[in-house]
Amino acid sequence: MNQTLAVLACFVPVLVQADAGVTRADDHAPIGVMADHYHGADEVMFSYRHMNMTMDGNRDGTDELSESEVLNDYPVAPREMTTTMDMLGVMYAPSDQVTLMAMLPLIRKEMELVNRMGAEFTTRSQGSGDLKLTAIVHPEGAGPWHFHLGVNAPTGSILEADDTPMGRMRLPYPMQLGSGTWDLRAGATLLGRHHHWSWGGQLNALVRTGENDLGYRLGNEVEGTAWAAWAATDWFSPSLRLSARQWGDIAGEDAALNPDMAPTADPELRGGRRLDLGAGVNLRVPAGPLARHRLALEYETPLHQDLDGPQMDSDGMWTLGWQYDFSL
Ligand SMILES: [Cu+2]
Repeated sequence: MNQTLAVLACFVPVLVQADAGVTRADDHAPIGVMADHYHGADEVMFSYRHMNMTMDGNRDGTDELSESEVLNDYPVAPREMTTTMDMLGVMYAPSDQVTLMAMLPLIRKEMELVNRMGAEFTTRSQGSGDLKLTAIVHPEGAGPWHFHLGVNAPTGSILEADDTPMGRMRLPYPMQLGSGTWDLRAGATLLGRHHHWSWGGQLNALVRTGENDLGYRLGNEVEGTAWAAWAATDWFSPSLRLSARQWGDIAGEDAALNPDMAPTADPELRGGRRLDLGAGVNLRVPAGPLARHRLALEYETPLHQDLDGPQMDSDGMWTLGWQYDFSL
């Protein structure tokens, strides 16, 4: 009995220390999660994320469609799409309760298509996306949770066009860079930290308001994600994450797009649901001249997709991120 107590007593300082604010690699969520943490008063953080998303083939509901099935109903079928995003971010905490965050995505999109005559062609768009402004709030005395409210300003273009075998044309909805509307975001995050591991969960909603200059409004989105991270060391932490999201169809339409030409131009073939599994790693430089720099990588792959189709099928996403914080 005394021995057991002695052994337990040895662990007490370790357990206390674990919760005493030691900075760890897993203090930040997997890099694909935004608004997962907040800062103390007068702290600033710069971040940069490089994201790469691939879509390959088409799906209707949960069934994959062949190219010829799509071409039976449409003169043009999308084959593959790559979205590359460079996301620049800055966070600043005017107080311990409120952290302000701004993020600007710089986007490049490329879509490979084929028509009924067998002609292959590629369309491209690039430019800045919608500027995201967010306030992350951790009320005084609150437990290990916080919430965030934000707005996406319509800084991204909805007028992207490119050359096709049919001439220069407005690109379909998924190739545009912004929503064209002011979009509201809200979310809540719950965090748990233990001696050798941590976990978190976040719920997010994105609500579009009004309609854009072209007369449409993208669908609303809801997302729930949960992760667990192993604190292998203070500076190295691998993680696993599940993310479930659902997004709606477009209301209204862009009159320059013909929905009979390609499924990507049909505002009623945009909604869907998807479950992704993410594997990631967070690294934090603990000391030396690069202290407080973080590097992180996450790969997400779809486990389940159910799309209002024909709609392009997600094939996975990489996120590589760098973060650096300091006090003013
Ligand atoms: Cu931060």
